[in-house]
Amino acid sequence: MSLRAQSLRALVVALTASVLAPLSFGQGVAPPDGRYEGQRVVRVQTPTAEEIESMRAMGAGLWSCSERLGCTEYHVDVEQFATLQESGLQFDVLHENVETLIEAEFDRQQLRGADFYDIYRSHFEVDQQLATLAELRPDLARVFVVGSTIEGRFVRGIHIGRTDGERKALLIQGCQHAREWVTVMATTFMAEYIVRNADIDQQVDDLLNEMEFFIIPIVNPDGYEWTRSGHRLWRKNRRRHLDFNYGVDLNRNWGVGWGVGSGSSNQTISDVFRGAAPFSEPETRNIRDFVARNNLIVGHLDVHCFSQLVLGPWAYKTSPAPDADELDPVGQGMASRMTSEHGEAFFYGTGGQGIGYLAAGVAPDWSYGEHGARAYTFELRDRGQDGFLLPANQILPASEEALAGALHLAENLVIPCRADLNGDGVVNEQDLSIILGSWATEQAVGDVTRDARVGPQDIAHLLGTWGPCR
Ligand code: 0X9
Ligand code: ZN
Repeated sequence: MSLRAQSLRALVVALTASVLAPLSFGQGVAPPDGRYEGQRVVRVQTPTAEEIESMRAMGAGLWSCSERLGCTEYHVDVEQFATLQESGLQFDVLHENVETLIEAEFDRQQLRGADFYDIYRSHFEVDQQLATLAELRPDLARVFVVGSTIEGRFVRGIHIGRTDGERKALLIQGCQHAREWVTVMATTFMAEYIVRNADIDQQVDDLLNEMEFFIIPIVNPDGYEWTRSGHRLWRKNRRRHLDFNYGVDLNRNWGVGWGVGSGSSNQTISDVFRGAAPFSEPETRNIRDFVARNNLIVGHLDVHCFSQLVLGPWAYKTSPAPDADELDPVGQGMASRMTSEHGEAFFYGTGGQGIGYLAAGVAPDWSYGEHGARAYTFELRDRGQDGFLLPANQILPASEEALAGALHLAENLVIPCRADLNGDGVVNEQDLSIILGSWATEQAVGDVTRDARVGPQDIAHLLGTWGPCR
Protein backbone atom coordinates (compact mmCIF):
# COMPACT_ATOMS: atom_id res chain seq x y z
CA MET A 1 0.00 0.00 0.00
CA SER A 2 1.31 3.45 -0.89
CA LEU A 3 2.16 5.86 1.86
CA ARG A 4 -0.75 8.07 0.84
CA ALA A 5 -3.20 5.18 0.85
CA GLN A 6 -1.87 4.10 4.23
CA SER A 7 -2.34 7.48 5.82
CA LEU A 8 -5.77 7.77 4.22
CA ARG A 9 -6.68 4.43 5.75
CA ALA A 10 -5.36 5.52 9.14
CA LEU A 11 -7.44 8.65 8.88
CA VAL A 12 -10.59 6.67 8.06
CA VAL A 13 -9.95 4.30 10.96
CA ALA A 14 -9.35 7.20 13.35
CA LEU A 15 -12.44 9.03 12.16
CA THR A 16 -14.60 5.92 12.42
CA ALA A 17 -13.33 5.27 15.92
CA SER A 18 -14.02 8.81 17.03
CA VAL A 19 -17.54 8.74 15.56
CA LEU A 20 -18.27 5.40 17.17
CA ALA A 21 -16.57 6.15 20.46
CA PRO A 22 -19.52 7.81 22.15
CA LEU A 23 -21.84 5.09 20.91
CA SER A 24 -21.58 1.93 22.93
CA PHE A 25 -22.19 -1.34 21.24
CA GLY A 26 -20.72 -3.22 24.16
CA GLN A 27 -22.58 -5.38 26.56
CA GLY A 28 -20.31 -5.59 29.56
CA VAL A 29 -19.83 -3.38 32.55
CA ALA A 30 -16.38 -1.86 33.12
CA PRO A 31 -14.43 -3.54 35.93
CA PRO A 32 -14.41 -1.59 39.19
CA ASP A 33 -11.41 0.74 39.31
CA GLY A 34 -11.22 1.52 43.01
CA ARG A 35 -13.01 4.85 42.67
CA TYR A 36 -15.33 4.04 45.61
CA GLU A 37 -12.72 2.20 47.71
CA GLY A 38 -13.12 2.70 51.45
CA GLN A 39 -16.38 4.61 51.18
CA ARG A 40 -18.86 3.56 53.84
CA VAL A 41 -22.64 3.80 53.68
CA VAL A 42 -24.00 5.25 56.90
CA ARG A 43 -27.50 5.93 58.14
CA VAL A 44 -27.31 9.12 60.16
CA GLN A 45 -29.97 10.30 62.61
CA THR A 46 -31.11 13.67 61.27
CA PRO A 47 -33.95 14.78 63.58
CA THR A 48 -33.40 18.45 62.73
CA ALA A 49 -31.95 20.55 59.92
CA GLU A 50 -28.84 21.01 62.04
CA GLU A 51 -27.59 17.44 61.57
CA ILE A 52 -28.29 17.65 57.83
CA GLU A 53 -26.27 20.85 57.72
CA SER A 54 -23.33 19.19 59.52
CA MET A 55 -23.32 16.36 56.99
CA ARG A 56 -23.36 18.88 54.13
CA ALA A 57 -20.45 20.73 55.69
CA MET A 58 -18.57 17.45 55.87
CA GLY A 59 -19.08 17.07 52.10
CA ALA A 60 -20.74 13.65 52.52
CA GLY A 61 -22.32 12.17 49.38
CA LEU A 62 -26.05 11.50 49.51
CA TRP A 63 -26.83 7.79 49.27
CA SER A 64 -30.57 8.13 49.72
CA CYS A 65 -32.68 10.02 47.22
CA SER A 66 -32.94 13.04 49.47
CA GLU A 67 -32.07 14.50 52.84
CA ARG A 68 -34.86 13.68 55.27
CA LEU A 69 -35.78 14.76 58.75
CA GLY A 70 -35.53 11.53 60.75
CA CYS A 71 -32.64 9.71 59.17
CA THR A 72 -30.64 10.04 55.97
CA GLU A 73 -28.17 7.70 54.28
CA TYR A 74 -24.80 8.96 53.03
CA HIS A 75 -21.64 7.52 51.50
CA VAL A 76 -18.54 8.88 53.16
CA ASP A 77 -14.84 8.43 52.48
CA VAL A 78 -12.35 7.52 55.19
CA GLU A 79 -11.69 11.12 56.26
CA GLN A 80 -15.36 12.04 56.33
CA PHE A 81 -16.05 8.91 58.35
CA ALA A 82 -13.45 9.97 60.92
CA THR A 83 -15.06 13.41 61.13
CA LEU A 84 -18.46 11.78 61.54
CA GLN A 85 -17.17 9.63 64.40
CA GLU A 86 -15.94 12.71 66.20
CA SER A 87 -19.05 14.77 65.47
CA GLY A 88 -21.29 13.25 68.13
CA LEU A 89 -23.95 12.49 65.48
CA GLN A 90 -25.81 9.18 65.87
CA PHE A 91 -25.33 6.76 63.00
CA ASP A 92 -25.22 3.11 61.87
CA VAL A 93 -22.92 1.70 59.24
CA LEU A 94 -24.97 -0.03 56.51
CA HIS A 95 -22.00 -1.02 54.33
CA GLU A 96 -18.29 -1.03 55.13
CA ASN A 97 -17.15 -0.49 51.56
CA VAL A 98 -19.09 0.71 48.50
CA GLU A 99 -16.37 -0.67 46.23
CA THR A 100 -17.18 -4.18 47.50
CA LEU A 101 -20.81 -3.74 46.47
CA ILE A 102 -19.74 -2.60 43.03
CA GLU A 103 -17.32 -5.56 42.78
CA ALA A 104 -20.14 -7.95 43.70
CA GLU A 105 -22.32 -6.36 41.03
CA PHE A 106 -19.48 -6.69 38.52
CA ASP A 107 -18.92 -10.37 39.38
CA ARG A 108 -22.56 -11.16 38.85
CA GLN A 109 -22.53 -9.32 35.53
CA GLN A 110 -19.98 -11.90 34.30
CA LEU A 111 -22.58 -14.69 34.37
CA ARG A 112 -22.66 -16.34 30.98
CA GLY A 113 -25.82 -17.73 29.48
CA ALA A 114 -27.86 -15.90 32.06
CA ASP A 115 -31.52 -15.22 31.54
CA PHE A 116 -32.14 -11.67 30.31
CA TYR A 117 -33.37 -10.53 33.71
CA ASP A 118 -30.60 -12.23 35.73
CA ILE A 119 -28.18 -9.37 35.17
CA TYR A 120 -28.31 -5.68 34.27
CA ARG A 121 -28.29 -5.11 30.51
CA SER A 122 -26.69 -2.46 28.34
CA HIS A 123 -28.51 0.07 26.18
CA PHE A 124 -27.61 -2.04 23.16
CA GLU A 125 -28.94 -5.25 24.70
CA VAL A 126 -32.18 -3.58 25.74
CA ASP A 127 -32.72 -2.25 22.22
CA GLN A 128 -32.07 -5.75 20.90
CA GLN A 129 -34.63 -7.17 23.29
CA LEU A 130 -37.24 -4.66 22.13
CA ALA A 131 -36.50 -5.64 18.53
CA THR A 132 -36.89 -9.32 19.42
CA LEU A 133 -40.27 -8.64 20.97
CA ALA A 134 -41.41 -6.69 17.92
CA GLU A 135 -40.31 -9.55 15.65
CA LEU A 136 -42.17 -12.03 17.82
CA ARG A 137 -45.49 -10.22 17.45
CA PRO A 138 -45.41 -7.84 14.47
CA ASP A 139 -49.19 -7.71 14.68
CA LEU A 140 -48.94 -6.21 18.15
CA ALA A 141 -45.61 -4.50 18.73
CA ARG A 142 -43.19 -2.20 16.92
CA VAL A 143 -40.05 -0.38 17.92
CA PHE A 144 -40.03 3.40 17.54
CA VAL A 145 -37.33 6.03 17.87
CA VAL A 146 -38.17 8.92 20.17
CA GLY A 147 -35.11 10.92 19.17
CA SER A 148 -31.42 11.11 19.91
CA THR A 149 -29.25 12.29 22.78
CA ILE A 150 -26.41 14.74 23.26
CA GLU A 151 -23.84 12.01 22.56
CA GLY A 152 -25.77 10.76 19.55
CA ARG A 153 -27.45 7.65 20.93
CA PHE A 154 -30.98 6.77 19.82
CA VAL A 155 -33.67 6.64 22.46
CA ARG A 156 -35.98 3.82 21.46
CA GLY A 157 -39.28 2.59 22.75
CA ILE A 158 -41.77 -0.13 21.97
CA HIS A 159 -45.35 0.56 20.98
CA ILE A 160 -47.68 -2.27 21.96
CA GLY A 161 -51.18 -2.09 20.62
CA ARG A 162 -53.56 -3.90 18.30
CA THR A 163 -53.55 -2.46 14.80
CA ASP A 164 -57.29 -2.39 14.16
CA GLY A 165 -57.83 1.17 15.33
CA GLU A 166 -56.49 3.75 17.74
CA ARG A 167 -56.93 3.52 21.46
CA LYS A 168 -56.04 5.46 24.55
CA ALA A 169 -52.47 4.95 25.62
CA LEU A 170 -50.27 4.66 28.68
CA LEU A 171 -46.69 5.93 28.38
CA ILE A 172 -44.16 4.21 30.64
CA GLN A 173 -40.57 5.44 30.87
CA GLY A 174 -37.50 4.36 32.82
CA CYS A 175 -33.99 5.56 33.54
CA GLN A 176 -34.21 9.31 33.48
CA HIS A 177 -31.65 8.88 36.23
CA ALA A 178 -28.59 7.05 35.00
CA ARG A 179 -27.78 5.04 38.13
CA GLU A 180 -31.30 3.65 38.57
CA TRP A 181 -30.48 0.45 36.76
CA VAL A 182 -33.43 -1.63 37.91
CA THR A 183 -35.82 0.76 36.14
CA VAL A 184 -34.30 -0.22 32.79
CA MET A 185 -34.95 -3.86 33.49
CA ALA A 186 -38.41 -3.37 35.00
CA THR A 187 -39.73 -1.34 32.06
CA THR A 188 -38.30 -3.85 29.57
CA PHE A 189 -39.89 -6.62 31.62
CA MET A 190 -43.28 -4.88 31.45
CA ALA A 191 -43.01 -4.71 27.66
CA GLU A 192 -41.98 -8.34 27.47
CA TYR A 193 -44.77 -9.51 29.74
CA ILE A 194 -47.45 -7.62 27.82
CA VAL A 195 -46.22 -8.83 24.43
CA ARG A 196 -45.76 -12.46 25.45
CA ASN A 197 -49.01 -12.67 27.40
CA ALA A 198 -51.26 -10.74 25.07
CA ASP A 199 -53.38 -13.78 24.32
CA ILE A 200 -52.67 -15.75 27.47
CA ASP A 201 -53.27 -13.48 30.46
CA GLN A 202 -56.94 -12.50 30.43
CA GLN A 203 -56.27 -9.17 32.12
CA VAL A 204 -53.68 -8.20 29.50
CA ASP A 205 -55.84 -9.49 26.65
CA ASP A 206 -58.81 -7.41 27.84
CA LEU A 207 -56.64 -4.36 28.36
CA LEU A 208 -55.28 -4.54 24.84
CA ASN A 209 -58.83 -4.46 23.51
CA GLU A 210 -59.15 -1.06 25.06
CA MET A 211 -55.72 0.53 25.12
CA GLU A 212 -52.12 0.73 23.94
CA PHE A 213 -48.74 1.04 25.62
CA PHE A 214 -45.68 3.08 24.74
CA ILE A 215 -42.69 1.90 26.77
CA ILE A 216 -39.33 3.69 26.74
CA PRO A 217 -36.91 1.79 29.01
CA ILE A 218 -33.96 4.21 28.80
CA VAL A 219 -34.72 7.91 28.57
CA ASN A 220 -31.09 8.77 29.42
CA PRO A 221 -28.81 6.31 27.58
CA ASP A 222 -25.76 8.61 27.71
CA GLY A 223 -25.92 8.74 31.48
CA TYR A 224 -26.74 5.04 31.70
CA GLU A 225 -23.71 3.98 29.67
CA TRP A 226 -21.59 6.38 31.72
CA THR A 227 -22.62 4.53 34.90
CA ARG A 228 -21.73 1.25 33.21
CA SER A 229 -18.29 2.52 32.36
CA GLY A 230 -17.26 3.06 35.97
CA HIS A 231 -19.10 6.14 37.20
CA ARG A 232 -21.67 3.95 38.83
CA LEU A 233 -23.46 6.60 40.90
CA TRP A 234 -23.90 9.20 38.15
CA ARG A 235 -27.46 10.59 37.98
CA LYS A 236 -27.79 13.25 35.25
CA ASN A 237 -27.43 13.28 31.47
CA ARG A 238 -24.02 14.07 29.93
CA ARG A 239 -24.37 17.70 28.86
CA ARG A 240 -21.06 19.50 29.09
CA HIS A 241 -21.35 23.00 30.53
CA LEU A 242 -19.16 26.01 29.80
CA ASP A 243 -17.63 25.74 33.28
CA PHE A 244 -16.65 22.10 32.48
CA ASN A 245 -19.19 20.63 34.88
CA TYR A 246 -21.39 17.96 33.41
CA GLY A 247 -25.02 17.04 33.35
CA VAL A 248 -28.60 18.19 33.72
CA ASP A 249 -31.03 16.36 35.98
CA LEU A 250 -33.59 15.41 33.36
CA ASN A 251 -36.23 15.07 36.07
CA ARG A 252 -35.90 18.78 36.85
CA ASN A 253 -36.02 19.88 33.22
CA TRP A 254 -39.73 19.50 32.35
CA GLY A 255 -41.91 22.52 31.69
CA VAL A 256 -44.43 22.49 34.54
CA GLY A 257 -43.15 23.83 37.86
CA TRP A 258 -39.68 24.28 36.31
CA GLY A 259 -37.35 26.20 38.63
CA VAL A 260 -40.06 26.84 41.23
CA GLY A 261 -38.93 27.14 44.85
CA SER A 262 -36.22 24.91 46.26
CA GLY A 263 -37.14 21.82 44.23
CA SER A 264 -34.12 22.07 41.91
CA SER A 265 -30.79 23.88 41.57
CA ASN A 266 -29.35 26.48 39.20
CA GLN A 267 -25.78 25.26 39.87
CA THR A 268 -24.28 23.15 37.11
CA ILE A 269 -22.42 21.02 39.60
CA SER A 270 -25.56 20.03 41.49
CA ASP A 271 -27.14 16.62 41.06
CA VAL A 272 -30.48 18.38 40.68
CA PHE A 273 -29.33 21.02 38.17
CA ARG A 274 -32.45 21.98 36.24
CA GLY A 275 -30.79 23.07 32.97
CA ALA A 276 -30.68 26.49 31.35
CA ALA A 277 -34.39 26.48 30.47
CA PRO A 278 -37.34 24.10 30.52
CA PHE A 279 -36.74 21.39 27.93
CA SER A 280 -33.19 22.56 27.31
CA GLU A 281 -32.22 18.88 26.90
CA PRO A 282 -32.89 16.71 23.84
CA GLU A 283 -33.88 13.78 26.06
CA THR A 284 -36.85 15.65 27.59
CA ARG A 285 -37.68 17.60 24.43
CA ASN A 286 -38.01 14.44 22.37
CA ILE A 287 -40.56 12.97 24.74
CA ARG A 288 -42.41 16.28 24.98
CA ASP A 289 -42.79 16.32 21.19
CA PHE A 290 -43.65 12.65 21.06
CA VAL A 291 -46.50 13.14 23.55
CA ALA A 292 -47.71 16.20 21.61
CA ARG A 293 -47.98 14.02 18.49
CA ASN A 294 -49.89 11.30 20.36
CA ASN A 295 -52.91 12.94 21.84
CA LEU A 296 -54.25 9.59 22.97
CA ILE A 297 -51.73 9.37 25.82
CA VAL A 298 -53.88 9.60 28.93
CA GLY A 299 -51.57 7.96 31.46
CA HIS A 300 -47.89 8.40 32.25
CA LEU A 301 -45.66 6.37 34.51
CA ASP A 302 -42.14 7.59 35.28
CA VAL A 303 -40.18 4.74 36.82
CA HIS A 304 -37.38 5.48 39.33
CA CYS A 305 -35.75 3.82 42.29
CA PHE A 306 -35.48 3.56 45.24
CA SER A 307 -37.76 3.92 48.30
CA GLN A 308 -40.79 1.74 47.42
CA LEU A 309 -43.21 4.55 46.76
CA VAL A 310 -45.92 5.56 44.35
CA LEU A 311 -46.04 9.34 43.99
CA GLY A 312 -48.79 11.44 42.45
CA PRO A 313 -48.96 15.11 41.46
CA TRP A 314 -47.90 17.59 42.45
CA ALA A 315 -44.20 17.12 43.08
CA TYR A 316 -43.31 20.83 42.93
CA LYS A 317 -45.84 22.14 45.44
CA THR A 318 -47.75 20.85 48.41
CA SER A 319 -51.23 21.91 47.29
CA PRO A 320 -53.43 19.03 46.15
CA ALA A 321 -53.93 18.33 42.45
CA PRO A 322 -57.31 19.46 41.10
CA ASP A 323 -58.10 15.79 40.38
CA ALA A 324 -56.76 14.45 43.67
CA ASP A 325 -60.11 12.72 44.34
CA GLU A 326 -59.53 10.58 41.32
CA LEU A 327 -55.74 10.34 41.38
CA ASP A 328 -55.21 9.39 45.01
CA PRO A 329 -57.33 6.21 45.15
CA VAL A 330 -55.67 4.92 41.98
CA GLY A 331 -52.25 5.69 43.50
CA GLN A 332 -53.21 3.90 46.72
CA GLY A 333 -54.46 0.99 44.64
CA MET A 334 -51.15 0.74 42.80
CA ALA A 335 -49.17 0.78 46.03
CA SER A 336 -51.30 -1.99 47.50
CA ARG A 337 -51.08 -4.12 44.34
CA MET A 338 -47.31 -3.72 44.40
CA THR A 339 -47.20 -4.68 48.06
CA SER A 340 -49.29 -7.79 47.45
CA GLU A 341 -46.86 -9.04 44.84
CA HIS A 342 -44.07 -10.08 47.25
CA GLY A 343 -45.01 -8.58 50.61
CA GLU A 344 -42.59 -5.66 50.25
CA ALA A 345 -44.41 -2.54 51.50
CA PHE A 346 -45.09 0.30 49.03
CA PHE A 347 -46.70 3.57 50.08
CA TYR A 348 -48.55 6.22 48.15
CA GLY A 349 -48.06 9.95 48.57
CA THR A 350 -47.71 13.18 46.66
CA GLY A 351 -44.61 15.34 46.30
CA GLY A 352 -44.43 17.05 49.64
CA GLN A 353 -45.71 14.20 51.78
CA GLY A 354 -44.65 10.98 50.11
CA ILE A 355 -40.99 11.55 49.60
CA GLY A 356 -40.37 14.33 52.08
CA TYR A 357 -39.05 16.93 49.63
CA LEU A 358 -40.33 18.97 46.71
CA ALA A 359 -39.05 18.29 43.22
CA ALA A 360 -39.62 20.98 40.59
CA GLY A 361 -39.85 20.28 36.88
CA VAL A 362 -40.51 16.53 37.03
CA ALA A 363 -41.98 14.55 34.14
CA PRO A 364 -45.34 13.54 35.64
CA ASP A 365 -46.12 17.10 36.81
CA TRP A 366 -45.68 18.14 33.19
CA SER A 367 -47.79 15.37 31.63
CA TYR A 368 -50.51 15.92 34.21
CA GLY A 369 -50.34 19.72 34.19
CA GLU A 370 -49.98 20.12 30.44
CA HIS A 371 -51.99 17.18 29.11
CA GLY A 372 -54.19 16.06 31.99
CA ALA A 373 -52.60 12.60 31.91
CA ARG A 374 -52.98 10.39 34.97
CA ALA A 375 -49.32 10.66 35.85
CA TYR A 376 -47.29 8.99 38.59
CA THR A 377 -43.76 8.29 39.73
CA PHE A 378 -42.73 4.83 40.88
CA GLU A 379 -39.81 4.47 43.25
CA LEU A 380 -39.02 0.75 43.03
CA ARG A 381 -36.95 -1.38 45.45
CA ASP A 382 -35.31 -1.16 47.89
CA ARG A 383 -35.72 1.04 50.96
CA GLY A 384 -32.10 2.16 51.17
CA GLN A 385 -30.16 -0.95 52.14
CA ASP A 386 -28.49 -1.44 48.76
CA GLY A 387 -30.18 1.57 47.19
CA PHE A 388 -29.10 2.11 43.59
CA LEU A 389 -26.86 -0.97 43.83
CA LEU A 390 -29.84 -3.31 44.07
CA PRO A 391 -28.49 -6.86 43.77
CA ALA A 392 -29.36 -8.32 40.39
CA ASN A 393 -31.22 -11.26 41.92
CA GLN A 394 -33.91 -8.71 42.83
CA ILE A 395 -34.44 -7.57 39.24
CA LEU A 396 -37.28 -10.03 38.69
CA PRO A 397 -39.27 -9.44 41.89
CA ALA A 398 -38.83 -5.68 41.52
CA SER A 399 -40.03 -5.92 37.92
CA GLU A 400 -43.06 -7.96 38.93
CA GLU A 401 -43.98 -5.30 41.47
CA ALA A 402 -43.65 -2.61 38.83
CA LEU A 403 -45.78 -4.58 36.39
CA ALA A 404 -48.54 -5.11 38.96
CA GLY A 405 -48.65 -1.37 39.63
CA ALA A 406 -48.63 -0.46 35.96
CA LEU A 407 -51.45 -2.86 35.08
CA HIS A 408 -53.53 -1.40 37.88
CA LEU A 409 -53.04 2.08 36.44
CA ALA A 410 -53.88 0.78 32.96
CA GLU A 411 -57.13 -0.76 34.25
CA ASN A 412 -58.11 2.52 35.78
CA LEU A 413 -57.40 4.47 32.63
CA VAL A 414 -59.96 2.51 30.68
CA ILE A 415 -62.62 2.09 33.34
CA PRO A 416 -64.21 5.53 32.81
CA CYS A 417 -64.91 4.58 29.21
CA ARG A 418 -66.15 1.05 29.60
CA ALA A 419 -69.76 2.20 29.57
CA ASP A 420 -69.28 4.16 26.35
CA LEU A 421 -70.67 1.20 24.46
CA ASN A 422 -71.31 2.93 21.15
CA GLY A 423 -67.85 4.53 21.24
CA ASP A 424 -69.02 8.11 20.65
CA GLY A 425 -66.85 9.55 23.45
CA VAL A 426 -69.67 10.17 25.89
CA VAL A 427 -71.48 7.94 28.36
CA ASN A 428 -75.16 8.77 28.05
CA GLU A 429 -78.71 7.47 27.60
CA GLN A 430 -77.79 5.71 24.34
CA ASP A 431 -75.33 3.52 26.23
CA LEU A 432 -77.93 3.00 28.93
CA SER A 433 -80.35 1.65 26.39
CA ILE A 434 -77.69 -0.73 25.05
CA ILE A 435 -77.20 -2.09 28.57
CA LEU A 436 -80.95 -2.45 29.10
CA GLY A 437 -81.27 -4.21 25.76
CA SER A 438 -78.48 -6.65 26.52
CA TRP A 439 -79.86 -7.27 30.00
CA ALA A 440 -83.17 -8.29 28.46
CA THR A 441 -81.58 -10.51 25.82
CA GLU A 442 -78.74 -11.78 28.07
CA GLN A 443 -76.02 -10.62 25.70
CA ALA A 444 -72.55 -9.91 27.03
CA VAL A 445 -72.22 -6.48 25.43
CA GLY A 446 -73.67 -4.70 28.45
CA ASP A 447 -71.29 -6.33 30.95
CA VAL A 448 -69.26 -3.20 31.60
CA THR A 449 -68.15 -4.33 35.06
CA ARG A 450 -66.67 -7.53 33.59
CA ASP A 451 -68.35 -9.86 36.09
CA ALA A 452 -69.86 -12.18 33.49
CA ARG A 453 -73.43 -10.99 33.92
CA VAL A 454 -75.50 -7.99 32.94
CA GLY A 455 -77.48 -6.33 35.68
CA PRO A 456 -77.95 -3.37 38.00
CA GLN A 457 -74.22 -3.23 38.74
CA ASP A 458 -73.59 -2.30 35.12
CA ILE A 459 -76.15 0.46 35.24
CA ALA A 460 -74.61 1.75 38.48
CA HIS A 461 -71.21 1.81 36.79
CA LEU A 462 -72.65 3.69 33.82
CA LEU A 463 -74.25 6.29 36.06
CA GLY A 464 -70.94 6.67 37.93
CA THR A 465 -69.07 7.53 34.73
CA TRP A 466 -71.85 9.55 33.11
CA GLY A 467 -70.69 12.29 30.76
CA PRO A 468 -67.69 12.80 28.46
CA CYS A 469 -65.33 9.91 28.61
CA ARG A 470 -61.70 10.78 29.21
O1 0X9 B 1 -35.95 13.31 42.86
C1 0X9 B 1 -36.47 12.70 41.91
O2 0X9 B 1 -36.41 13.08 40.75
C2 0X9 B 1 -37.24 11.41 42.21
N1 0X9 B 1 -36.54 10.61 43.16
S1 0X9 B 1 -35.14 9.91 42.76
O3 0X9 B 1 -34.51 9.40 43.90
N2 0X9 B 1 -35.41 8.68 41.85
O4 0X9 B 1 -34.33 10.84 42.06
C3 0X9 B 1 -38.57 11.74 42.78
C4 0X9 B 1 -39.42 12.67 42.00
C5 0X9 B 1 -40.52 13.16 42.88
N3 0X9 B 1 -41.75 12.97 42.28
C6 0X9 B 1 -42.89 13.19 42.96
N4 0X9 B 1 -42.87 13.62 44.19
N5 0X9 B 1 -44.01 12.95 42.32
ZN1 ZN C 1 -34.77 8.87 39.90
